[in-house]
Amino acid sequence: MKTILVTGFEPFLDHEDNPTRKIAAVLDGEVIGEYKVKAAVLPVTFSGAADKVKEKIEETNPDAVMMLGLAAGRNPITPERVAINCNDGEVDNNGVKKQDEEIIEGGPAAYFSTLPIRNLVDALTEAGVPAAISNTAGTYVCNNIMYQTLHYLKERDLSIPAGFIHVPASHQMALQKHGLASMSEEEMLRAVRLMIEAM
Ligand code: PCA
Repeated sequence: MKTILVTGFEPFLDHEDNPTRKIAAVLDGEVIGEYKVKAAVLPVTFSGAADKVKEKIEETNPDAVMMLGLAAGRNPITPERVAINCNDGEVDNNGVKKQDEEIIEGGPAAYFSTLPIRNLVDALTEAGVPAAISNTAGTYVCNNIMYQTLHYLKERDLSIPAGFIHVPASHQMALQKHGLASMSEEEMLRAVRLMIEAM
């Protein structure tokens, strides 16, 4: 049986929750399609998140890596196409703020996802879950871990599929913030299971 490392994040900024934390917790240990899930929840920090992914890769020796994060305000599930070599954005959970900084000094400008992003979107769309490829993962911690993970795998010649997928806010979060686009936690769980099956 293959192993897939699935990561979620803790809450950050003024978000009371992060649906990806629960998705990771629920899926940990599940067998989905060809994969057994090993899950981890990451801190939303420029300095610690990517190190934890690398640690988990070393610990679990996965055949695929699917990193998940919240994109509050987005409506569909969005597999990211690309991560860029840039840290810039709001403060992280350590109170650290980055601006116009390279993630890896002199590193490649960008890395493309090696997840089958078109297949993932098609599988979700066929199952009735709103989904679309996103062409920007932003420049905050999600982009950071996608970039660093793909860089780490490349440097080690590990050609396993890896990439990042943003999910919308949950309905619970939308109840606190009027007008926030949302999806139910059950639907997001179903979506992640469908994507793992489609891998
Ligand atoms: N979303 C943030 C960081 C943590 C998360 O869940 C992002 O999109 O960068």
